[in-house]
Amino acid sequence: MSLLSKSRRLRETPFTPGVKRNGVKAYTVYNRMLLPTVFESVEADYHHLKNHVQVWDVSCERQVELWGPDASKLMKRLTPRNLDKMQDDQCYYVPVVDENGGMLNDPVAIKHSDDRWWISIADSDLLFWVKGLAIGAGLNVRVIEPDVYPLAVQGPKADDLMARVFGDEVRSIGFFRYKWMRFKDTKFIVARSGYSKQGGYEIYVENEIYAMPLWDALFDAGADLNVRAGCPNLIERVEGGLLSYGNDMTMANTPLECDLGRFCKPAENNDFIGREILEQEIANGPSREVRPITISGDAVTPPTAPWPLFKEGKQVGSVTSAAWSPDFQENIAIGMVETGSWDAGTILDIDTSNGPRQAEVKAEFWSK
Ligand code: THG
Repeated sequence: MSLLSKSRRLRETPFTPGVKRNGVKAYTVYNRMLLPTVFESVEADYHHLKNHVQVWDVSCERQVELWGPDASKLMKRLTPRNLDKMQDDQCYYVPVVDENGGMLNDPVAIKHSDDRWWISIADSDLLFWVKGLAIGAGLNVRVIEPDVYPLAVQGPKADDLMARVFGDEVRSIGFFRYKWMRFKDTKFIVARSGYSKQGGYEIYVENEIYAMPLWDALFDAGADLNVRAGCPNLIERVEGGLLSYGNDMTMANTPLECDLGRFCKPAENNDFIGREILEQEIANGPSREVRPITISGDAVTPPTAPWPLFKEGKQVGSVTSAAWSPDFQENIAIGMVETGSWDAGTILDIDTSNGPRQAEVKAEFWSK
């Protein structure tokens, strides 16, 4: 057991007092900010998330704001996704790639209007890349990290809890759409999105003075719904195949390798960085791809470094996230597997931190 030394550069969030009061047991560091990882236990948090409703401090999903006449032009340079039909109330999951087609981040883009966007980033310093591109290309756009702190409300009772705090109108928000909803004397973007497959919302809390009042309002309104503080849950996200940047993929992986090919449209968006290389990869197919995998035997300890996968003694991939699933009663995992070894039903050998096991490539993640 070791402790993290705190300082100005390891940021708390405006919800940290609530997180502490609700008994947080462990944090990770994400975008140089605290992200809770455990409240009761990973397994107890998992069951609660799948049956009730949780409030998550995901302030570490920092926003990169593009504001100015060239905001959309810059946005289209960043991602192979076609943004042409995106409405002013939509959020898109967008791969962001470099000149080699490597994944720099896998954020959610929130479109305010043609001249204003937020990019809700995963754990990499995307702000620097975006500022550099804007300045290098002489674009008329301001790029900053605004005073915005996402709070997620996730779980099967999320609609009921949110309706009590924001009114029944939240129920009409479509998947990956948002509405501006009133809270006290302000308004927040409330989107139907979030890093779980249990349904729910994300509230983009603007101005930290509203953070704890909103936290308290949700807990006051949800006592009889068994509301608890929670956080992205390892087991639940592996069941759902939700990728974690820096764990399941890095700059060394292309979006096709990450099974995000459906978001790569070089024929429709001809202006993004990495276009030539992604066009080639679409023509030839990726040489490895993310796959759902099971691991034999009793519960494994989740990996802190990739576990190599072997076929006849030769490495053909690795597992990057794994956990015992109580609902599926087996070890479930996310891995990256080479072509030729990635067909469903393929049996591989794996070196886990609990010793050698057998791994099987599956057809689909456990909950979609
Ligand atoms: N919400 C917001 N910002 C974020 C995350 C989030 N930033 C960091 C991180 N999470 C970015 N990564 C992801 C990964 C998956 C999803 C969202 C962000 C996700 N995927 C859905 C899925 O795979 O089923 C939907 C994808 C789609 O079809 O559009 O939700 O969670 N604000």
